[in-house]
Amino acid sequence: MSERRPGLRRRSVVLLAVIAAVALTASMVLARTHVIRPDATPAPASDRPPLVLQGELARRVPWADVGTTGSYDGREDPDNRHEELRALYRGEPLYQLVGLVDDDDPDTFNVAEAKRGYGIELVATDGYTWMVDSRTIVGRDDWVIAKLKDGQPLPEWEGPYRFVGPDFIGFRAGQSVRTLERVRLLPGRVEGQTPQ
Ligand SMILES: [Ca+2]
Repeated sequence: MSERRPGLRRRSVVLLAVIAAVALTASMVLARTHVIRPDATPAPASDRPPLVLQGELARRVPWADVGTTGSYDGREDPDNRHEELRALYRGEPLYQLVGLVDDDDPDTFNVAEAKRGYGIELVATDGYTWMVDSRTIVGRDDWVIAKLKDGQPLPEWEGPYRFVGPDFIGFRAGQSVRTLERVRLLPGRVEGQTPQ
């Protein structure tokens, strides 16, 4: 009996090692298959509310009227560390949309006022907000409020609008505001987190 016990113990150790290896492999396979892949299906037209702009003036820009002259290519941006942003976004430069409500002239962007500085609050449908300093958006054609992703309306989890662009500090996801619904100009409020 005393000679059989070490043999049993060895077999048990081998068996446990095999079970552990199988369990580890299975968990790795599960982990790989459970990576969350955001649904890329474009949101239906009924889920595309207007973009709300609030400043000196107020505007509700219908989805169809938001421009597509600006673009951001997350596939080419070396600072982009977010898989979901590896796409070609198209939309309207932020400064152009701000120009619609930044003073009493909706046809032009007031550069002098922007250089003096005010806060541009980007508000998402879940209440998340991000503040941009007006002084940083002058001349930035590539900081865009996007409505198209690889040629399609933004998917529901991401749209209808998303603030995207290069040269955000460290490219934290927070700077790229998804499910954006409102842009508010706040005179005198330039402090806070701001892309440079
Ligand atoms: Ca204006």
